[in-house]
Amino acid sequence: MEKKNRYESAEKIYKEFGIDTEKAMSILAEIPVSLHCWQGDDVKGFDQDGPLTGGIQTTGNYPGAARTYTELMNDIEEVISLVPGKKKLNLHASYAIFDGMERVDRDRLEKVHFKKWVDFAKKHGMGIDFNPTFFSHEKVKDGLTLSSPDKDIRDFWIEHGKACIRIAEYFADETGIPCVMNIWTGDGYKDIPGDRLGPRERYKDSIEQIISEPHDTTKVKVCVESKVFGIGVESYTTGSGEFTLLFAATHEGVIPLMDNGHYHPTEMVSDKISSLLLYFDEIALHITRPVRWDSDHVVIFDDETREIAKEIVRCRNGLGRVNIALDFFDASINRISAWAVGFNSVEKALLYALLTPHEEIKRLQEAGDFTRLLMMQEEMKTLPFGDVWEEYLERNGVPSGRTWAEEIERYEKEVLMKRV
Ligand code: RNT
Ligand code: ZN
Repeated sequence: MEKKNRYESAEKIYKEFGIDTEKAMSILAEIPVSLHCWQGDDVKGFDQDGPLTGGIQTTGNYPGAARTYTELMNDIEEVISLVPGKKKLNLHASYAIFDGMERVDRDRLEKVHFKKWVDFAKKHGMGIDFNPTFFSHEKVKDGLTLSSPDKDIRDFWIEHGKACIRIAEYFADETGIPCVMNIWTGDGYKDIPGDRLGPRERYKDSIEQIISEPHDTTKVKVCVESKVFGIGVESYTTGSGEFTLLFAATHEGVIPLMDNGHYHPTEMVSDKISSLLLYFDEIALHITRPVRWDSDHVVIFDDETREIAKEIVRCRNGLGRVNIALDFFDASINRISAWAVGFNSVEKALLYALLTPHEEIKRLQEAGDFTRLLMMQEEMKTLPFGDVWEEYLERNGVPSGRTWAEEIERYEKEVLMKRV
């Protein structure tokens, strides 16, 4: 069957379930998904040469990682040319650009160090999200930053956080799009601590000092991201789930951020979204794929990603209240493909969620008709979703995933493999 005919036939089939494929595609095109810059260079950044610390790890040694901002920007442009939908650019402070300027430490970062990123984002009509970088730095002392017992260390990182708030506001002013600024640290202990409260008291105080930096909360959306454990930080994490959730709940203008790699493997972020949306105007997500631990594998179109997307779509006005970002880093495969597959998996999951008859399945649940509820949810899985997806790609002027391989191989051969 011709491609167009396949879409028209799919449109009819979905209509039988009361689903408007046209509406789904037009809503999807407006949902921003934040594309993380750190997939391109294995979370190295440009401001230091040390190892990746903070309890996170990139594994693999596939050639072609970006080494400079120009290479990273080129790679991001290549990804953008392959994937549909509205994007934001997600930066870390460690990606500051010092070109022709004096290098400064992270507590001294200024807007000017991100001007080139602003130009890049504007060129592509993207907003920018931001992250202070509390890892891979000599001032991480005994694995601690904002919760360190050493006041000088805390102060350095507090100044870093404040500098990032100013830069985040600059991003919002320049792009006209609010900046989600996420605070995550790997602070914690490898072994059983002798004091759990002290570091958390200090963490609370430090984040309070950071957010005391004057800022417009409609422009800078400060988030706090929790974690359960990291590599070498197995026994205690200062910014635990309870800590961050309660911090956000008790501090005006602070948003909780859930990364679905940061919970016990049987705990599902998809189940947490509704509770958070009951209490917060906005929440934020890092979508990743944990395999047995916070391994940050490339996001795929799997059950949990779809379930997260369904919750975003069906929770009262979830769209617009959930800030969606990607967070994974795989160095074992072509990094452009990792980015593109991960980004598209989230787009696919959102499209799948928009093509789900939420009213009907909710009605079945409320009527206690669990037999039909199960049958209906299973039935949806084999509707011609792929035909709508292909149509969406075409309308967005990006190639079908079926032809990606050649383009990615061309870019690999002509660009990535020359980086030696
Ligand atoms: C680490 C957190 C954090 C980082 C990025 C690079 O476990 O998920 O969000 O991955 O900030
Ligand atoms: Zn994360």
